[in-house]
Amino acid sequence: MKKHISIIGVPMDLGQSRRGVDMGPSAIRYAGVVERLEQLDYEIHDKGDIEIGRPGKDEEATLGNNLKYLKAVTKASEKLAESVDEVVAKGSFPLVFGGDHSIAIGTLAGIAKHYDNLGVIWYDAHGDLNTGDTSPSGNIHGMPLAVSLGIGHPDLTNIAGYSPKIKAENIVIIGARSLDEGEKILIREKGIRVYTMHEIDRLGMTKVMEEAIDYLKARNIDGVHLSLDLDGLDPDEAPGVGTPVLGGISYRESHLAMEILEESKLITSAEFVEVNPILDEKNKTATVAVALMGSLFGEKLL
Ligand code: HAR
Ligand code: MN
Ligand code: MN
Ligand code: MN
Repeated sequence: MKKHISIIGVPMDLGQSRRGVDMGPSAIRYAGVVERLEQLDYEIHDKGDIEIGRPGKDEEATLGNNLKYLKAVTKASEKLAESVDEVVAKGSFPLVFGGDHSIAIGTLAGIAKHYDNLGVIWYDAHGDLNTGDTSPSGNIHGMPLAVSLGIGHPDLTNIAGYSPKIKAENIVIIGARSLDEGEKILIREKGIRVYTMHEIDRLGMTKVMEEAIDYLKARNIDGVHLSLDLDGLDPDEAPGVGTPVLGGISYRESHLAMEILEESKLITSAEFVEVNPILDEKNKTATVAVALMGSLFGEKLL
């Protein structure tokens, strides 16, 4: 029987301050994702986009708590969690398109309840481990990993009615090169496994991915969610992102990473976030995202 993938688009741009990332799901579809994955013998169900409510004019600098658009992000996260929950419940693979990375709050809320011990690979230039207290920007897209650990505003940590979603020892961050002070403290305190660009340069991507996989297997994970922020890649190759950081993971290293993950057969859900077509060059970043999905789902040249 063909395996099923269910696509969910999340046109969310309220977790950060560069408009246009709400068009990410369209850009990824336009880059041919459905056709590409159908060739790999998957049956694709595109569930369309989650509706993101427009916030009130007064909502931006919410209530002095350094959490911009908290209400709108909370609402959208609840909706997304429900949709993802349904997909997992019927045995289909959830493939979520952002939208900014705040959507990971809802994605993980919908997924994690189906696993006893979910692993997470966080492919990103950033740690996304801020809270309202540590964030330099107040942008919620810098907070979803902390929220999923149960750290942060209760409206966010309690999405889908439970907390925490994941354990610190089940997380592997890959590609980090921009971390805020509060994030560094949390990483040390919780002992979160991080492969920065230094380790990627030094060990090579093959070794990094093999170590990451062994690390997660040793924790007896029963599923692994891949949360891939396109800003993990170098902005030369993935320019259509709101918070680019020089010195990133190459396109080729990223393909290799996806191929190694595919061989591991560990990945049970995935999301591709932060594609912003307004900041992009001829839809290059969405095209990169789709090519990486090809590798993640088993595309081979020969
Ligand atoms: N760390 C900074 C902040 O919290 C920048 C975060 C940028 N985040 C993303 N997600 N693009 O990885 O504001
Ligand atoms: Mn079907
Ligand atoms: Mn991110
Ligand atoms: Mn990032």
